[in-house]
Amino acid sequence: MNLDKEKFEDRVSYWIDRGTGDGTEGATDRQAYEAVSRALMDLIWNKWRDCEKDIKSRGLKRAYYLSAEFLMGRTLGNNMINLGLRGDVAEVLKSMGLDLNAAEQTEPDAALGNGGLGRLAACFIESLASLDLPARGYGIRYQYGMFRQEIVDGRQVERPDDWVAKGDPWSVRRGNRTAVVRFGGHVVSEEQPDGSHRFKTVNTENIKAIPYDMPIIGWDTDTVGTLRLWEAESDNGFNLQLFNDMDYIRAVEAQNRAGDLSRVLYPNDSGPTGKALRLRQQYFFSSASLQDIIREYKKVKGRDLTLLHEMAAIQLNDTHPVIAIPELMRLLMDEEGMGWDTSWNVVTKTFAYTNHTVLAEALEKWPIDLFRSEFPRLMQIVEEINRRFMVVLVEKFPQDRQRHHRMSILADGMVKMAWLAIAASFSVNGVAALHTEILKNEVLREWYELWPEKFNNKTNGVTQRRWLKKANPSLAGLLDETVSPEWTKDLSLVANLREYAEDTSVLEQLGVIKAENKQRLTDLTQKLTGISVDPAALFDVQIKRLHEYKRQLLNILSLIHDWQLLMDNPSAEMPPRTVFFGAKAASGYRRAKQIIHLIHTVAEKVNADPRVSDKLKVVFIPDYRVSIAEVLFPAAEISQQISTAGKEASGTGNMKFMMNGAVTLGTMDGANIEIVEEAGAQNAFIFGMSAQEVRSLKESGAYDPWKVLEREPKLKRALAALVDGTLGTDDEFREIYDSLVYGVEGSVPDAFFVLEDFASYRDVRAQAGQAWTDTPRWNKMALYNIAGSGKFSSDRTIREYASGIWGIKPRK
Ligand code: 26Q
Repeated sequence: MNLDKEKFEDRVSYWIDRGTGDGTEGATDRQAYEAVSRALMDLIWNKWRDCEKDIKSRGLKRAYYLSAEFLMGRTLGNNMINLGLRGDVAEVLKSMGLDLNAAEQTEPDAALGNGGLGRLAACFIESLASLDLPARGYGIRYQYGMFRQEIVDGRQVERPDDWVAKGDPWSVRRGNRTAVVRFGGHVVSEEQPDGSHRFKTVNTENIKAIPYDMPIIGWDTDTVGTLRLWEAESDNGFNLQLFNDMDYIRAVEAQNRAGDLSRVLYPNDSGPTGKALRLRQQYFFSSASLQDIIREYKKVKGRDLTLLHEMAAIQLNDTHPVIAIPELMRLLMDEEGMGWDTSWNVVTKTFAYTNHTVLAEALEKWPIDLFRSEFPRLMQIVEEINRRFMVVLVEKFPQDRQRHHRMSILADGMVKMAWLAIAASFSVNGVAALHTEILKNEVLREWYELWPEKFNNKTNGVTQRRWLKKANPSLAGLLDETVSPEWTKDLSLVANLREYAEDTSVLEQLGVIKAENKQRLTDLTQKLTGISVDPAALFDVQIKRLHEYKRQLLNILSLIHDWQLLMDNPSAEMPPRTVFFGAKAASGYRRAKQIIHLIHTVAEKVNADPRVSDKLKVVFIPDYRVSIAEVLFPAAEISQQISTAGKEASGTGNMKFMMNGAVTLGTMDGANIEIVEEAGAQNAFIFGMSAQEVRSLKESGAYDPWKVLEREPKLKRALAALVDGTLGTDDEFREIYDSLVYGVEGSVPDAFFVLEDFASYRDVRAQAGQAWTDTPRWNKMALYNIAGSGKFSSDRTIREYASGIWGIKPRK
């Protein structure tokens, strides 16, 4: 895009004046941010509208990505990059006496997601726009996103994230597309003039859903996609009675309660909370989105709803929007008058479901009683779906009663959301090759036996525009010069970097770029934690949600081990290493919070110990989020991906590290397997049990952590530090210790095999440290990782979804 700089400066001045009411003199960084954002909105406005029009008028099939989470991060920088205008905008601002970088820093992250699943949705809609694919994202405009994490006395404290307090220049309220979502009430049957019956729900609580649209600007294209997020507001109609009663306060309170539906993102990234409000949120955005899709479809005269699936494919991002399945049945039957069979035909050709977890406890289910009281009509529909499904199942496996029970959508007083999803979707996919195999052979085996044709893999990806071009401009520049600037559009081109594997100048440049990025992280660390790290040390990074299966404990235990080793022998051969952590714990996840406290406690001891201070540093970066991730990934030399094999569905941070030239130190889990395949096994450090081995060891029942400790006295000693006073006298880490060696609250000891995998972990950690001291060798490893990252572009993933599931084509 070409920028008319004079005109743009006028627009920026205009918006600053609108903000300050007092001309452009002395504008703050925040005012500059708002003004530039609004000026860019003006610039893309017509394109955005034309793009929507074009899709409509040409009757193109669209994909709709339904997700309870979109972890967008900051928008301004990304949009400038995708428009190709960053340099020009910086120049204009400079000439106005404003600092673009400072302005960008004032933008709060839009953290409307927990972690991987939410960030995947954000990468996907960016790729959809960049590939000119007709699509739209639908979600919730939470007033409070993922909590801000503060650390007080080494412990996590959650603070509200009021991200839109100062307004959001990147979203537009579209009041004219408001939908009404109805809860509760009861079902009545009405006789139609033709003698047939139609169900309707009466006496409902009605909530207005107001869409806020965000433009999704693709790279190097006129396509501007849309992310439509729903905000809840009370429907005045419902409150009229209260107003008539003159009960003003109660009416206003009801208004407030309605708003609760979009008030806050639930901060747990696994396992249902069992909270009714969470289920109500799911229905709120699912129903509003379907109504929106149907309204748009019906706008074209003569269109027949029995063919909706020819115009719409709806991807369900995990089970969170699965309630859309019975809701579409209800809309088609009760609102549109279609019969069961025609409605079911549409539904089963429209929905596709993505699974993101194998943890049984994380599979979503809701109490039938709750479901019925919130959605009485949907409960009837789910019962009928299940009844018909059971007929099919009993026919196929007449004798196997246990199987009927296991696969029933309704069982043990619960609605099983994943089962509902599989029963009604034409596609079920996992997010990495191993994950999909585990779904087919273990978690969803019986479903796979029933409908093998539904199952497919779509290995995750990430957008190289944000995670390479934006986050690591120096490396991006080197790729422009070496492989060609086209990598931004086609990441497979980075494979050509392999031609430079023996080019000492390129290898040295990789080292220089890494050093620059390490300096940037060093400065940020100083600012956020007060800790001075040496940018010349090895930067070893584990950043992800805090979860026992992700095994931050393995990392911290081996830090304790190294610390003890250095205390015994201060001259031990060990390259200087700084280990970075970044992680939020779900607010109700006790063990995870204890682990955060443990990390801080170890950090404090190690960092203050003069005997090891030049060899070992431990840093916990508080409030890890997208904008901080953009600094961490480019600075990392080691990417820690150390989950218990079989547990991490894919991982996507692993891909961001790889793209930025970090070397994976990890287990054969999730997408790590594919990463190692692309980078070459000699360019990664792999350790620990395979998924198979984990499964057999678990099934054998023979696992005994004490035997491991006898075998590994140094591990025994590191573990003892948790309870022997080394880390303080108040016995705070006893529970972590107990969970590893005894098991607490009925769980088996060391359920995630931290102790079993320790020795091989420690060994590859040491090997990686040694390899790093050989700078040319290390730079070459980095090069092979970057060169191998082509597969992990979300562009590749989205192309696979578009052709393999959705049946949509680029509009150009
Ligand atoms: C469910 C019900 C009630 C409340 C919360 C939830 C909930 C919310 C978020 C459950 C799960 C999540 C998020 C899961 C997640 O981020 N999974 C990750 O998805 C990534 C993208 O596919 C994978 O790469 C990771 O392996 C997977 O852990």
